Order: sequence, then structure tokens, then C-alpha cells
Amino acid sequence: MNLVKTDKEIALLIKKEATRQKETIDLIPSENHTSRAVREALGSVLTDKYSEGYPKKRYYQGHKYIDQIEILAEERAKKLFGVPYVNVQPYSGSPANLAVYLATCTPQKDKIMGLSLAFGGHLTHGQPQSSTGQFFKSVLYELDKEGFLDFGAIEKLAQKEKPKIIVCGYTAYPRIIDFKRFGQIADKVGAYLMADISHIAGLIVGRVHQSPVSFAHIITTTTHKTLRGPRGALIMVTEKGLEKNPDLPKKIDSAIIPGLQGGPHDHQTAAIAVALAEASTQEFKNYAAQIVKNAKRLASSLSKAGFDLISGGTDNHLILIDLQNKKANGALAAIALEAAGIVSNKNAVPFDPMPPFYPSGIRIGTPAVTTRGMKEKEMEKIAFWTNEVIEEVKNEKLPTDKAVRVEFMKDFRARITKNKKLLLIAKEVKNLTAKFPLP
Ligand code: DSN
Repeated sequence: MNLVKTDKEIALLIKKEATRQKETIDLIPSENHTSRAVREALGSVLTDKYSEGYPKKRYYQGHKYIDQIEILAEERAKKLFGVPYVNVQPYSGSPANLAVYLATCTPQKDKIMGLSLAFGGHLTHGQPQSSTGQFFKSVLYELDKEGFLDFGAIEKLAQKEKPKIIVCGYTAYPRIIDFKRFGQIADKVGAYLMADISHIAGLIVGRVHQSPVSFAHIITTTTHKTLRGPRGALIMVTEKGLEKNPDLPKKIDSAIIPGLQGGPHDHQTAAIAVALAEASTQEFKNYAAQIVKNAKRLASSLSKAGFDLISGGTDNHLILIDLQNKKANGALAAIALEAAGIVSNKNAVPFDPMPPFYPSGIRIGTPAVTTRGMKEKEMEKIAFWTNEVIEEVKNEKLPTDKAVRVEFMKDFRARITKNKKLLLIAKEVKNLTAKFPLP
């Protein structure tokens, strides 16, 4: 009510975004729908406070309640993940990862070893385009031809390159991550193992994915993906991490403040605490199990429709589709799917011959649709629609010349948003989503 009075433009745009979310199917595997409780904490007076420092050691006064909130968030995270130390202040995943490198590696000297972006790694895992690959030395591993982690090659590379820190945990890997194997490799070469579980944190606490707690020294995660909290991140140190370096908590705390950040976002901390409480329930475990069941059914239905899935399927919440056999391009497919009310993202596939902005694949996942209550039957319908949409964009020829391509894209967008079949699917999608209200 107040927002409409104060700022009609923003109020209207928020309303439109809410309608967009309500009437479309969100298949972006890193997105989710938070509870009203999480959003209430996020939109509270806590946003008005400055809290530089840590509980009971602040640079400002007025922390009687903020300290209690931060301690609650910490205690809930420690219990949920089974770790002795957590820092709940990182603004998001990228600063969390950078803080870990600052706490463990010497810039321009020590090496980070992560999965290449082109194979599903994250920018902050030492890619040359990211400060993590510029401030530190880095070496990148790749997946095998079938799209799986190749532990033989990873071990060989680690032995040759002697990284200070090995990073596992990915943004486009549809299979179980063998944290135990990674732990053995890290131990063999004397490296830290950092598990970035941003994508699968909700699956781990829901007990449908192995936990890295016994094998990694440090764990980072964003809080807004399968964990279903607000945007934010956690850095955790395990017992194994403390054994290797008892100073890790102190070093990580100083890497966050004063190293990288000033005041933490207290409203975000409170909302994370709420999400952690929600993630401790049996209901959340059921949710995590359903995410995987839905992803598996979506994957098998797509396979039956002739889609080429990287690694042949999925064990987790996401599916990476290579559209080359369908004679379609990922960028065009994602635009067409959106026109049909299905929101996904274009994504490179392993050994992709296309550039990152026009990759050969799309990445989809089930965390958000599962939050809405969709089950296997709806996944079959989504696979059916996806196939129908891709049929509409196959054989579109993406020009190689840049200037011609810009014109082609303009024309393509204009055509595809008027495509009768896609508009019909968008209507059907709207009817379906009406039966699955947002939280
Ligand atoms: N942007 C996130 C994702 O979509 O996977 C990673 O940071």
C-alpha cells in the first residue's frame, strides 16, 4: 500500500514481476520461490542497521537484538550442516568464495584448481575472466567425453599443478559429486578441499545428496537456490578443516571484514535464519526428495522425446540439454521457451563448438516448480511442451557474421513472440500454473 503511494512505477513493476512469476514455469535450476516468512524477515526494519564486526564485537552500538539474530543464524547453520564454524555474513556466493581464497592462498603465488566454466564450473572457481583467476594462479579441469567428472585426470592434474585449494561443486553438473574421492585427492597433494554446494545445499540437508562435511575442509554455499532462502551465502569450516588449520575461522572472518565487506546485511541474515529453520523440517526433506524425483521424470520424458541429455540424465535437480541433435540453438530455444511461458537459461555444453552467448544447450531444473507443488505428472507435460517449442525453432540458421546476427535476432524475437503455437502453449502453461500457487 505504501509503495503504491510513494512510487507507482516501482510498485507496478513489482506487481508485473509477481504476475510473470505466477503465470510462467520457472525451470532455472538456481532459482526458487521463498516463503512469505523469509520475505517478511527480508523486508523488515533490520535493513536500517549497521553492524560492522561480529556478535559481541561490533564497531557500532545498538546490537542487543541483531547479535541474537546473527547467533541464531550461525547456530542453525552449524546444526543443519553439522559443522563447528560458520560465517553467515557474505553478501552472496562470489564474495564468499573470494573470502575463502583470501584466507587460504597468497595472491599471485598460490593456485586454485576448479572446473572450467565451459564444463559447468563457476566464474569464481578460478576462471581467467574472474578476479579469482586474476588475483590468484589457477588451473582448470574438465569433464570427460560423456559429461562426467574424470577423477583419474583430476588426480593427475592435481599432482602436477600442486594447487593450494581444489574446488568442487558446480553450476551445470547433473550428477552426484563424489566428495570422498575429491577429499582423497586433496589430501594426497596437501591441498585444501573447498566444496561449493550452492546448487545442491537443499539436497544435502534434505539427505538426497552425499554431504561433503567429512571430506572437505571448507564449504561455501549460496542460500537462495535449493536451500530456498534469501540471496546470501555461508562459509563453513569442517572438523577436518580445523584439524588442518585451526586458524581458518579467524582468517575467514577477517577476509570477510575488513578484507572484503563492511556491514553485513542484517535483514538478509535474519531471512537466512528463517530459511535454515524451514530447511530443518521433515517437510523440507520431502521437498528435496521430490525435487530429485521430478528432475528424473523430466529427464526421462525428455529422453523419450529424443533429447540428448549431458551424461544421459540426472541425479540431482538439474538437466543439461544438448540441442545439437535437434538442430536447434540454446539461445534461440531459451527465447522461444520463454514465449511459451517456460523460463530456462541457455547454457554451454561440454566441448561446445558455439560461443558462450549462443551456446548449444539449455539448462533446466526443478527446485522452483517443486516448491509450487508440481509432481511427476506435470514434469511429463513440461517435457511435452518443451519438445513442441523446440520443434518450432529447429533449423533456424544463426548467422556467423556479428552484424547480420544482430539483425537476425531482432527478427527472430519479433517472429517468435507472435508464433501461434507458442502462444497457445503459454495459455496452457498459465492454466496449469493457476493450479499451483506461489508461496
Ligand atoms: N548464477 C548461478 C547459477 O545460475 O548457477 C551461479 O552463480
